Amino acid sequence: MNAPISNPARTNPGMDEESFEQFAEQLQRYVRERLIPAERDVIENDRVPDDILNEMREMGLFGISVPEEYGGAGLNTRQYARVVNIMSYAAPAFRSIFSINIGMFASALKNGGTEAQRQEWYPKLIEGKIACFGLTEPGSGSDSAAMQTTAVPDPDGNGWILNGSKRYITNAPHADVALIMARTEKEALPKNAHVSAFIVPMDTRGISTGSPDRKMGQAGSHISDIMLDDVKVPGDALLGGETGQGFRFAMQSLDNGRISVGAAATAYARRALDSALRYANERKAFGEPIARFQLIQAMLADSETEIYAAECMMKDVTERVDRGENTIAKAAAFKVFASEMCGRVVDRVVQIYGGAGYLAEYDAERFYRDARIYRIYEGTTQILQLQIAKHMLREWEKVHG
Ligand code: COS
Repeated sequence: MNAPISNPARTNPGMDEESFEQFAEQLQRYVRERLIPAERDVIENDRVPDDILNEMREMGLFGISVPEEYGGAGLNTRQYARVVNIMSYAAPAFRSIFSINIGMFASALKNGGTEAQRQEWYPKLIEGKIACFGLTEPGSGSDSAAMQTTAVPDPDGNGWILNGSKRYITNAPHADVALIMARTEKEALPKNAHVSAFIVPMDTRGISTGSPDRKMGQAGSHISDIMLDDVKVPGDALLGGETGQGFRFAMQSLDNGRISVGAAATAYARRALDSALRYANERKAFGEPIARFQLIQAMLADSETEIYAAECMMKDVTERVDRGENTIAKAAAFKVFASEMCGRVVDRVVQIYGGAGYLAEYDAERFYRDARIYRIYEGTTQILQLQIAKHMLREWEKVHG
């Protein structure tokens, strides 16, 4: 793993703790009293109701990680992960709709945006405009730098013309703006410097989206293709105003996105376990609640232990980010552990529910389906294992090489 290098210039104190704790408490109540009772509606109608979206906007959730000097709440990474974690106790669609705003898009602006880009886009995020992140394509997923979407200089001015298509883009059907990664060089360059990032309003001429893909779980959250057909953007759409930086910006955003997925998976595992604990106390077999049986208790205890471990990792990795440490490998490790752990927990929860675990009428089967994507998006477990090992070997080389 990386040596912890602190950079005082990058430390982030975040919102003052007392105000944050009050907010977190209020959010927890909102999740239990408002979002969880609305889940059946989200599932049946495959959408987050407008009144809930408006409430989330009013609570400032869409701009919660925007720095204070731009009018946001200025949460640090630990607080940001807590917000994601609290919200993700409810159906995943509630996190999905604002997760790119506060995660990957805000992070790209913070790491790569020019002052003018921040001045323009931060207020729009706060207002509740919806962002999406266009990296993956029909022909490139884990090998993201192999993208085929191109951006070439516009002969009629200082802008760019984008062509290509993006796939599996969360929120694309609802998005107001996309961060589109495109090739500005035909040939692959070292460190993937052929990739640049562009901020593209979704109402730009030449952009269209496919119909939302049908998927295994996460009802109410939508993904679709984005097609770019001679899309003209001005020169100042280029993130950071410099070509060749897009892959780095995308990877930095993904580090942040991986923390978000880890926080979400940890919360959803907790939700599933709470549900199993209740069920095990209510359901009787052989004349007593199944919670009395030791083999059921073993499944409950293993789940509790693993969730606790993920919660500790979440706290540790996010505090390291806020201290300015390099956390590429640790963010990957947290995401791998939390998502794989969530998969094991929801599997045990179906087992504890028994026959009822297989029925749509109960919650366990949807927990099982919803959780499956956590091991895939924002970097599969296998790609992240390679990242973790790459950083371990680098450290070893530094010491022993
Ligand atoms: N922060 C800053 N810079 C980074 C970075 C990060 N997190 N990750 C990579 N870079 C830059 C660095 O300059 C790096 O070179 P060094 O490591 O030598 O400094 C360079 O990019 C190349 O990085 P890397 O060697 O990791 O790139 P590879 O082409 O070997 O591997 C993988 C890239 C496979 C790791 C990458 O494509 C990836 O993460 N794929 C998964 C994509 C994904 O998560 N998709 C999910 C859907 S998007 S929502």
